[in-house]
Amino acid sequence: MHIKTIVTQTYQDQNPGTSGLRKKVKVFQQRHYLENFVQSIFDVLPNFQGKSLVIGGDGRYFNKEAIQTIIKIAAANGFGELIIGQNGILSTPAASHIIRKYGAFGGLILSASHNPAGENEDFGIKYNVSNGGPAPEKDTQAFFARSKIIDSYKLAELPDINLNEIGTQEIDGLKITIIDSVKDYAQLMESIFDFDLLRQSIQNGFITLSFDAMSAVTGPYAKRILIDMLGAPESAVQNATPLEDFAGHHPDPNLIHAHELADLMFSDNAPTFGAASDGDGDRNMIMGKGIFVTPSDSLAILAANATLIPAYYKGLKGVARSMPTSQAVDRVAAHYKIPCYETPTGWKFFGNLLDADKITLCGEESFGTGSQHVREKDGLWAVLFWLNLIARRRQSVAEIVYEHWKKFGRDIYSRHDYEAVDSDIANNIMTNLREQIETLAGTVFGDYVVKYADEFCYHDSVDGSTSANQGFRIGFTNGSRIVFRLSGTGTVGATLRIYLERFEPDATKHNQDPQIALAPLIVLAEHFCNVKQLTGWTAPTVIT
Ligand code: G16
Repeated sequence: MHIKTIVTQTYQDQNPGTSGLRKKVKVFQQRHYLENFVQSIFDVLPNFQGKSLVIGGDGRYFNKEAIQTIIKIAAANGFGELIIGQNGILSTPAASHIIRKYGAFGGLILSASHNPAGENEDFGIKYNVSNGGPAPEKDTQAFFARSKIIDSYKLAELPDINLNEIGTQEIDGLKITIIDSVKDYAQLMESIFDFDLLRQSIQNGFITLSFDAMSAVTGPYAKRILIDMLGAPESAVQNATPLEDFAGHHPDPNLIHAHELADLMFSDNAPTFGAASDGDGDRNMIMGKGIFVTPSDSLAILAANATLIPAYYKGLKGVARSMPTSQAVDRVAAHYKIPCYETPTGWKFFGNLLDADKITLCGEESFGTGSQHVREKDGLWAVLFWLNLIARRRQSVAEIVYEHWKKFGRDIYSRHDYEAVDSDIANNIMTNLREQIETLAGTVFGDYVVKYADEFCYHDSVDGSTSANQGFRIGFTNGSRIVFRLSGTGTVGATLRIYLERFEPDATKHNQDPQIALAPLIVLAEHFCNVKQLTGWTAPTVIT
């Protein structure tokens, strides 16, 4: 194999965010841009000669071209085998599973997740380590540091590889294996859940469902599992073909972007269960007839019912949630006397806890839920978990949710996003919050008394590392909370996220509209951060 060394110039903006490097496609298409970042990763990683690397993505625009480039760089750097999803397709949880199952050294996942796709939209790349999870911060910081000084990259002179044909070919000692993108993942799901029960419940009509794959990566997975294996009708999976531009949609499974599903679920024709996933298949939105389940509640309900699922019959070791996620799961953990960990936003922070067997389930308010089975959040896994619960409990989604609230109380929750705010304004907001935060404890705002206020700093109990500046928390004596942080996944300006939550133990008050129930906290949040005043905007861009 002939290997060329290409001289390059550096870019100073290749700093991975919450989940990898995400930029506009046009940025990635700049000369040497993708190559520099991939080579920077390989320059930092030790001892992968002769080992295998998993490669796949969510099928968005630039996915296939990027894979051909990555193949040539990985070959030149000495990997022994490249395991690639057919047509370059691998959902993020499937990629995580394949890394683990085949004992790969790591993987490169090409996705900008829920961000829109297309020539003028977003692309992304992230590196996952051998446990199948996103590279930890110390690695991503090292990739960034390397990218700022890199002066060359290596490229093997290879023809473009046919990504369509399943099988292995060998070129000068390098094995290139194209795998069925779905098969291994589908087998894993079958080993976790009670597929016989699900088949019965779907085929006898007890469960009717609608799954929106949002023209992104989950379509083939949902079709194989829900339709081919579980016998749901073709009409159960909407927007099932992955398109390079996700049909011009924003594949973010929430009430705004998955509004067609939401409209259906609140109509008279609603099936018993509705769900949607995102661009790369790791997020999920769960709905029942006439009800939307917040991701925070979903995590708590899965934790409370885990022993109804074959893979979790033995119970849970512990649970974890990201800091802005509501405290609903904390109540379940306290009830069952298992540990509950609070981590910063970003799935990578769950990896150590899962590897050390300290937790079995984990989740985030940003529509992510997962477990020991892989090291990424997993959209279809959450869907199958819910279907299995409905089938076992013989109850509707609404009945399961209301019963849960009755037992544990309801954490009424909402997130307000101010997207693409001018970066200077956003930084000002954070600086002002930092200045106020330490003096807030004990302050009284009407019925709300501040119990604690801090800037969240996480100490990883497994590897001893510390992650500072992870957002501002203001907790009140009545259990309410306001959290402020800047998103780490946007590509334009800055996105301010305001997370609001209020605990309501009284079951007669559980049927409330969150925006009304949280109104006093919404006013307080503006008092602390002045985002409306500083931007001149009258409302958040997205409310979930
Ligand atoms: C990524 C991370 C998640 C995180 C989410 C939101 O999700 O994997 O752990 O919660 O971003 O991050 P932010 O609030 O910083 O935008 P995904 O689905 O985009 O990979």
